[in-house]
Amino acid sequence: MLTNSYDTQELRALDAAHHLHPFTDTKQLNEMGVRIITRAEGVYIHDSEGKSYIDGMAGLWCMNVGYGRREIVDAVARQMMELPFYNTFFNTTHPPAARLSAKLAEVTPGTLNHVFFSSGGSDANDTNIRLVRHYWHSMGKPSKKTIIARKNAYHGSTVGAASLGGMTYMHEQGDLPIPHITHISQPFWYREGGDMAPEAFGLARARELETEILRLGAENVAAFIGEPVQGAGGVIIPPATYWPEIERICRKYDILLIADEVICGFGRTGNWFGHQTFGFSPDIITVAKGMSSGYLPIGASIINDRVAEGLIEKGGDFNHGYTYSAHPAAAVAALENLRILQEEKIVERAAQETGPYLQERWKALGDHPIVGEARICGMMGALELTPDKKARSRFKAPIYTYSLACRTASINAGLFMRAVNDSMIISPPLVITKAEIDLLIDRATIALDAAHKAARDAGEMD
Ligand code: PXG
Repeated sequence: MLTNSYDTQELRALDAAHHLHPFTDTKQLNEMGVRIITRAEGVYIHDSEGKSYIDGMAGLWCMNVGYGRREIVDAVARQMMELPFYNTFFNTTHPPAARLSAKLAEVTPGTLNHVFFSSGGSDANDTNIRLVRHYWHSMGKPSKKTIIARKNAYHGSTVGAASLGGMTYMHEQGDLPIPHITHISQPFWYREGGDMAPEAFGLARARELETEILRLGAENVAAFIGEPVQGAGGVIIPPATYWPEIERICRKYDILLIADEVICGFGRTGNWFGHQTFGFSPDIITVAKGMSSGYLPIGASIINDRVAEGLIEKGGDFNHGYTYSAHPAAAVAALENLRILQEEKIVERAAQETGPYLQERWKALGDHPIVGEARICGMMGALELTPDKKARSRFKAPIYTYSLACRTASINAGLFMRAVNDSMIISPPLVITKAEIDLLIDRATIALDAAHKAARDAGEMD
């Protein structure tokens, strides 16, 4: 039986004594007291004190089909009775692994037809590092090893994935990046574009890739990796000129192009995949999150025919794999999630009906006095907070001062919205309705008003 009467104090004490949280100052958290989420349905999450919130972040960018999908739970339960686990290493497969790889080949565009499974995005990106190096080695070009990534990118937290990422505060912990990974600048027009037009800025940032390839020597470069829209970095939507130019440069120098679709994949940007929204064709994509809507952990590297052919024909053993690669229960959760996405036309409805409505209402928040830019792509949006819209300037107070005030007010108003530097971000479940979007916008407005008041009281702005 489900119960929602939990002893908050007891759970808090257990958590404080024993649970180390990701990306968290545990001492600070323990002083504050952790929030305990106990159940959820649709787009709503509920805490142990009986408060409910719109989940503006879809869990952690993953709950695309919404909470409480009985079909997924039933499919997983059936699978767990039939075959809860078997590996895919020693000349074996199982029905969910075979079916899910075929389904992924079907829903991905072009020749992205070959799937290597992981348990999430970080380990899939680690697979990518080893896979592209092994590919070039097999093709007789062992010096093609370096992977070019971007500053302020997020590709995960394992040693390899965090090295691909461009978060300096992650690199500082544990001597990262590992060798043969370099970073170029991000296409973040609002904070870094200065007086340039966004289109020209997008081209300039893409051309940094060419400069970097020439600096390293194309014969030493294996791949470029980027998120179609940077998520954790703050929903950074590149100018339309950016990705086609990146693709042109990769082709010119025979560099593999990896799109990290962990957030953008499965409908987030208005198409099934982010690279479709931005008009380019990667050789490899990383997927996780929305692939199972977070019901169970699963991810994958999906590679195109060209790379697969080299790998399969020339590569021999690929000495790589995870115990839980294609875990049967997780694979069934993903299959059922993909069936729901397809049959309920969730991606198409979010693209054509609810997405445009969210976009219109989100962009209107750009008129709020403290918002310098309201940007949104599909169903992932950001608001840049600024004391001066024209100058796009920063607050005098340290970064996060007003965004955290905004986040606190948002949670108090019943909306989970994230703060990244001095921006606020959302990425709601794709099944959010227009009425729920209205509520989300009302609550976000209350939060912005609170941040504005705090900035005014501090004498930062009018
Ligand atoms: N690539 C991208 C683009 C991601 O967003 C990963 C890889 C790693 O996936 P796993 O499943 O290993 O976590 C991610 C994960 C945030 C935040 O603060 C974002 C992620 C994870 C945790 C926090 O927005 N994205």
